[in-house]
Order: sequence, then structure tokens, then C-alpha cells
Amino acid sequence: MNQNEYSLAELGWKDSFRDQLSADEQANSLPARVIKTHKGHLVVSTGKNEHLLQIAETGVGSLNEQPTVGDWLLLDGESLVPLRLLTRTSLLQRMSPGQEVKLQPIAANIDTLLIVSSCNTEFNLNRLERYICLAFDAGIEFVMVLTKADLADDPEEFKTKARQLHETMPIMLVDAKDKDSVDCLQKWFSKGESLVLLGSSGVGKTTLLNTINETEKNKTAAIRLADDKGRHTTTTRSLHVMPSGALLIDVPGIRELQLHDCEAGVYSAFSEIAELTEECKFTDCSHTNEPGCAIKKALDEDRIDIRRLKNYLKLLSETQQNKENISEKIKRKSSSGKKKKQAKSKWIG
Ligand SMILES: Nc1nc2c(ncn2[C@@H]2O[C@H](COP(=O)(O)OP(=O)(O)O)[C@@H](O)[C@H]2O)c(=O)[nH]1
Ligand SMILES: [Mg+2]
Ligand SMILES: [Zn+2]
Repeated sequence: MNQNEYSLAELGWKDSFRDQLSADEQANSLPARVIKTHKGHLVVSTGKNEHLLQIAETGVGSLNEQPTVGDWLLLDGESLVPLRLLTRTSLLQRMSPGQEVKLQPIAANIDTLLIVSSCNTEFNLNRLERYICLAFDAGIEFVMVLTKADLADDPEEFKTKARQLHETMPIMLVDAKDKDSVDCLQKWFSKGESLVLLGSSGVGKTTLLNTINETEKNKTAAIRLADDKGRHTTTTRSLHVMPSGALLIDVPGIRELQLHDCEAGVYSAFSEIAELTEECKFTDCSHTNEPGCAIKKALDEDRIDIRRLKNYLKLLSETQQNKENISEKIKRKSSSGKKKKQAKSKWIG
């Protein structure tokens, strides 16, 4: 198990979490951070010890919300039974891939999202825009990390393309295997800050994690579990303490990032288009052939990019549709729940 002991602050504990505790809870409960999630169970760390908690269909114990990596739980000081989930400072979530209408939390209490993509055919503007929407919606900082710069003929070309997505976001070209190359990311790795790596499979997320961990090898203090045999595997989500004291979460490659309840994020990520829509003559303008459409005019005058417009409309309708599907499911569940006289609130899904 874990050979290192940490203080709560070293695990990312902040005043905003402590302020949520009553005097009784301060005396009799134990805060613990979710450092690993896997099908069927999750692992929490109190800094001194790690505990394995089973996830039932309804969540963990009596918690009515599904905890995810990065979450803070309050455990009973004696029995270690989870009592409640502390209110999150941020949450990244998506629709579960597959047929079932279900939400999937990705990571919680994150300060910075590292959007990882590669300087090769994996690079896709439409897909990257999804991550930007997610970061805006969660109200967190984001940095674009373009790996495999060492393998590209012209890595700057990828940086120029990515620049179209946001005027001022930091865009870093790196060789994820090279320590000097990834040093440029250190400014986001302050002590106690939580970061998450998101991107498709194979883009170099785990490589980045390992290289950053190598930077000051002797001070390295990754949280490792017995079943990991010291390797960082990404079949699960896991939180690692970096040499700088930052906490880095590695998530298995995301194939499909379907947005849910992310309208505000879409508006912010596409602000140049969202702002124009307010100038359309009709409030319900579909921007196809209505008179007085500000979007159509801007397109004709080459002031907006057709690709971005299409993706904006697609993401907006996707997030609205998914939100509708989820609320219908909740309604169905609560009416069937009433019939069965079940009083307990349940996690969706
Ligand atoms: N040359 C080079 N190879 C890289 C880079 N980043 C990742 N790789 C390689 O790409 C493969 C996939 O990397 P991995 O970290 O497992 O990707 P993940 O699925 O995002 O975690 C591995 O063989 C890495 O060595 C990079 O920046 N340059
Ligand atoms: Mg990986
Ligand atoms: Zn319009």
C-alpha cells in the first residue's frame, strides 16, 4: 500500500472544504480524498491510510451522489463508513458512453484541466472544442498540451490551428518523454493544486505523468497501490502527488465526450458566435434562412468560421438533448419510486 504519509493540505484540502464541516464533524469524522476509482470500488486516502470502499448500484454507502476521483468524502471517525460527499469546487462530467442515459462524473475539485492532444492525425479541432466547453462550464483553468512535437515536421502548424480555438489559452508543444520539454508545464503545478489530464487514448497522458514525476525523482511521492506494482496503469482513474506538491489525475483515454448541462460552457467557448446570435432578428432564429440573421450575415462577410459555427450548433443541441433525456429519466424514476413507496433518493443510473 501507500508508503508515504501526507497531510490533508498535501492531498489538496482547502479552507472551502473545512468550512463545510460542523463542530461535531470536525471532532468525530475523517476527511478522505478519492484517489482511485475502478469498476465496483474506489480508494480514498486520509493522508495516513488508504481505504477501499465498495460502490453499490446506488453509490457508496448511503451517499446519494456518485463520488469520483478528486472528491472529498467525510468518513465516520470510528467505523470509516462514508457519511457524506463534500460540496465540490468543480466537477467535470459527461454522458456515459453507450446506450444507457446516464451521467458519468470524470473528476472533481480540479483547478486546471490539461487538454492533451498530439501533433499528428489525432489532432481534431471539433473534439478539442468539447474539452474547452467542459473547462469553461466547470469554471476552471485550462491548458492545451500538444504532445509528440518531436515527431512532427512542423509542430508550430498545430499550435497555429489550436490558436483558432481560443485567443489566449496557453498552448504548449512538448515531447512528453523529455523532462526539459515538459518543464514548461511546471507553472500550473503549484503545491496543493489539482490538475487532470484528459484526451484520447495514446496521446501521451501517462507518459506526461511519468516524466513530470521523474523530474525530481528523489522527491517523487506518487500514491501507489499494492495492485499497481509501482506502475501507473490507466485502466482506472488515479490521483498522484507530484514532486512539486501538485496533485495530478490520470484518466483513461476518452473516446467520446458527450456534453451534458453544459450550455454556459458552450456559450463561453464559442463567445464570438454566441454574442452574434443575440443580434438575430428572431430570438428563436435557427440561423439557416431567416431574415435578419446576424450569423448568416457574419458568414457572408467571412467574420466567423463555418466549421466553428457547425460545431457550436451541434454541441448546443447535444447538451440540450442530453439534459432533456436525463431529466426525463429522473422524472420516470421518481414517479416509479413513489409507486413503490421508496423514500430514498438515488443516483441517476
Ligand atoms: N516521441 C514521442 N512519443 C510519445 C510522446 N507522448 C507519448 N508518446 C508515446 O505514445 C505512446 C502512448 O503514450 P501514453 O502515455 O500511454 O498515452 P495515453 O493513452 O494518453 O496515456 C507511448 O508509446 C509513448 O511513449 C511524445 O511526446 N513524443
Ligand atoms: Mg494512459
Ligand atoms: Zn440567426
